[in-house]
Amino acid sequence: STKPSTNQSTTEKPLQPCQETPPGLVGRLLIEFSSPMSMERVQRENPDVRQGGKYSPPDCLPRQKVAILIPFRHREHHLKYWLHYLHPILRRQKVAYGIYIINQFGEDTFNRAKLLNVGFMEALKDDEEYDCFIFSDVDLIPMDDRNLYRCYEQPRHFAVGMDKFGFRLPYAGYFGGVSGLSKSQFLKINGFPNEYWGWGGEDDDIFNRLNAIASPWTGVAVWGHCHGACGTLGHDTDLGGAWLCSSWLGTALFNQGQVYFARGLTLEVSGLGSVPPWCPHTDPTLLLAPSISLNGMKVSRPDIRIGRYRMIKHERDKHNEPNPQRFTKIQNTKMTMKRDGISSLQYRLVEISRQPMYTNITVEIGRPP
Ligand code: UD2
Ligand code: MN
Repeated sequence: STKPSTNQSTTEKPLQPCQETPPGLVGRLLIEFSSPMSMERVQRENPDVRQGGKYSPPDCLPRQKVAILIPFRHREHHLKYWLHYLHPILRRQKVAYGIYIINQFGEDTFNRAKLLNVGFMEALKDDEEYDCFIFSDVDLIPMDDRNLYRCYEQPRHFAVGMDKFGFRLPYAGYFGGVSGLSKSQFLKINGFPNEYWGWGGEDDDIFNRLNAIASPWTGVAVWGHCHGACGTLGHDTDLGGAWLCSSWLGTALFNQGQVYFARGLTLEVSGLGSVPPWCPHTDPTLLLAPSISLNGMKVSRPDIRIGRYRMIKHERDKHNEPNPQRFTKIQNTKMTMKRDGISSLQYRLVEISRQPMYTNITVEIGRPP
């Protein structure tokens, strides 16, 4: 070598893990869709994003690698706004991420959940280190950067308060809009259904899958009985003869001294001696012994004040008509999920193209039978 070594100190500090709560967040954001947006502007304002829409924080070691998957067809206008708002937010959230647009080829009926299954497979082919998958509509922008796009101990539902629903959950089991599962959570439920063609139902099917696996709390029940507005006690043959206590808020299963709470997301039980707050009419002897173990799945959500979203207003797209089968299909998730999912996924890759702000994956996924 002919180059003299410089005397500059090269004592590079090893990167520290990124902080649990990123320090540079700003909180509530102003989101609007009236000013015009261009891809050039998005690129100009996000010079640190690498080809294919990838980013990793330069100043700390990110705890997770997140693939963000967006089901897509003919929504270029929305995509510009999504990228414009999300890249800076994700950067502040100090996470390593890649953006994948899963573009349905052709004009057959749209299939959101199947596209997301394809996204899962293709993102892992692109980078096997992804351990977290976030599934987002292209028209949904978070209004608060404290809504952290990462995976959690339990499957995450991010879009809890949408403007179009008056910033509230439309129903307790709502799982639409934006959600996130770790790789192992996703595989536990055999991914998403492939058989929901057209609009609606697929998000409820995913929610049902999480519940079918779920026993968010298991413990020893000291009791009981359930009455009044909170439902009735009955015998549920489908669940192997367990006792079922159902209410509009949740379902508790009693089986040989064990209690399982399915639909756990609205239930909070704080242990021995407390009355479950979700059911004021429940016999107060419905108690859990302290041996509660967390081994199932329970949807986790951000605070309603933080999980606010704006949806870009739009008409229903062509070839995404409401699916008339959705109501009967979501009754059968427990049976269909074993055969219909990531294990049965078939598709034909048309093209992968790396754009500056995202990776585009165009795919042929067939059409309804
Ligand atoms: C609701 C849910 C959504 C999904 C859908 C039913 C909200 C905010 N979102 O969305 O998560 O459960 O109902 O399927 O409640 N798309 C295209 N091109 C198309 C059609 C759809 O790109 O031609 C994509 C796009 O990412 C869009 C998403 O699919 O945001 C959902 O479709 P939508 O926006 O038409 O349905 P919406 O708003 O009722
Ligand atoms: Mn929408």
